Amino acid sequence: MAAPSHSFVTNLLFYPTIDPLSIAILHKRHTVSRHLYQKATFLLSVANSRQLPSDQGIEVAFIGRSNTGKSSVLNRVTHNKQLARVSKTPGRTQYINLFALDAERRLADLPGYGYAKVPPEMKKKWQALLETYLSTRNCLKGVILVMDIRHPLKAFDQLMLDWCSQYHRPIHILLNKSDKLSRSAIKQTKVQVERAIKIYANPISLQVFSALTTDGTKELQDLLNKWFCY
Ligand SMILES: Nc1nc2c(ncn2[C@@H]2O[C@H](COP(=O)(O)OP(=O)(O)O)[C@@H](O)[C@H]2O)c(=O)[nH]1
Ligand SMILES: [Mg+2]
Repeated sequence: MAAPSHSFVTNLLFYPTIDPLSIAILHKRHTVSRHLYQKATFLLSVANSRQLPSDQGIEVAFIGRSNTGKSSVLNRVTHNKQLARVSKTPGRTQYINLFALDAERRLADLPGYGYAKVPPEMKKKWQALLETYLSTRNCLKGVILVMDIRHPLKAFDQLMLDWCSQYHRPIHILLNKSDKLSRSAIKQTKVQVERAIKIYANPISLQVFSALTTDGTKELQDLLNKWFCY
């Protein structure tokens, strides 16, 4: 049986025979990485790529169609309910929002859309900003692409996959809102998405997530630690 490795406490419950040194290391590791993301503070919002902070250190970007739960995921990762505004009104985010973790590491909240009522002119502007960011940002280590597990691989997601492949950006897909589906439906969707992403040449990984139940948080945090060299 796989351990639901969400926390230091569940690690201890699942590995009762673990030696004291390993317990200390587990505790330190959990505390250390939690601290990095908890330190996230809003840096700035940019409407065009010229306003971006200097291209140094490491950035990890989050992107997703509106209402897939991107803000909720960011809040979950940073253990901060206020960080990225969780909104029931879709399509409001038009800027790249940057959050500093420390002097060298940043999270970037990229604009997403997904509703027909967004005017085409605005879509064009967003796409230009996004494509410039994805194609030119040297410090961008990877992209977390958030999808609603009930509606994966929409046109916007395909566009992001195409661009990231074109610009050799690693992608990690979060199939969010897993709490909305049965276990068998989750498995089925995962297989379907895994099959669809095989055509891309850039590194792509995939996981199931729920910002509501915290399912998948440890897996995501491990990936972020790797990308941030933390
Ligand atoms: N059931 C469920 N609802 C979620 C989850 N993540 C986000 N939501 C809800 O989905 C809606 C949109 O979330 P938000 O984070 O604002 O999405 P964003 O537009 O992609 O930033 C809100 O009502 C959230 O409470 C999840 O994992 N499970
Ligand atoms: Mg949002």
